Amino acid sequence: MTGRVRGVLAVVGVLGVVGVIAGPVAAAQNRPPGVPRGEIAIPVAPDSNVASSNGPLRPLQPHGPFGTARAVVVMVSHGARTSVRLKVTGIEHAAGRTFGAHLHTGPCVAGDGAAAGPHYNTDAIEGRKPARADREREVWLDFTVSPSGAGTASTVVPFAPKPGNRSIVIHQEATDSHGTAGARLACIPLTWD
Ligand SMILES: [Cu+2]
Repeated sequence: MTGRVRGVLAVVGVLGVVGVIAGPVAAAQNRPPGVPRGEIAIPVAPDSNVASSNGPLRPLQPHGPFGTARAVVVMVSHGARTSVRLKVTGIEHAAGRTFGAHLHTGPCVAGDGAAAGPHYNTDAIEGRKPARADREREVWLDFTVSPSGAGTASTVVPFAPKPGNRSIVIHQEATDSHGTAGARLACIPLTWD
C-alpha cells in the first residue's frame, strides 16, 4: 500500500476504506476529499476483492473514435455486491454520443472482438435458464461522451463475477433493453483471481 493510499484512508476512514488507482483525470465529483486529481477512488471494505485496469483501449475495429483513447476501470466486490467504475478519455469526434459497454467473459484481444465472448451474465454462469439480460445480471457501463472527449460510468450489481481473464467491451450503440449494443469497437482487459 502506498503512502498516498494511507493518506486517503485517514481522510475518509469514517466511511470505510478507499482504494485508489492512478488513471485519467477523474471528475471532481468522483473524488472524495484527499484524493488527488487524476485518481479514481472507490469505497473498499476490508475484505473486498479489487480488480483494476488502466491503459490504452485496444481497437476491435480499424477506425473509430477510440483509436487514441485510454480507460481506467475499477471493480470492487464485497460479498455478493460489486461496484464497477469506468472512465474513458481521449475519445475523438464523438461528443454527445452514448456507447454501450459491458463486462464480457473472455479476454481483450486487439482486432478480435469475438475473443471477448458473450456478456458476463450471472444467470448463464450459474446455469439458470432462461438467462435474462439486464443490468442486475450483467455489468453494463454505458457512457455519454463529454465535449472534452471523456466518458464515465458506474454500476452496482448484486453478484460477484467469478475470476478470469475478462474484458470490458465498448460498443457502437447504447445498450438496448435486450442487452445488445451493436458492433464491438474497443476493449480493455480486466483480469483477477
Ligand atoms: Cu458488450
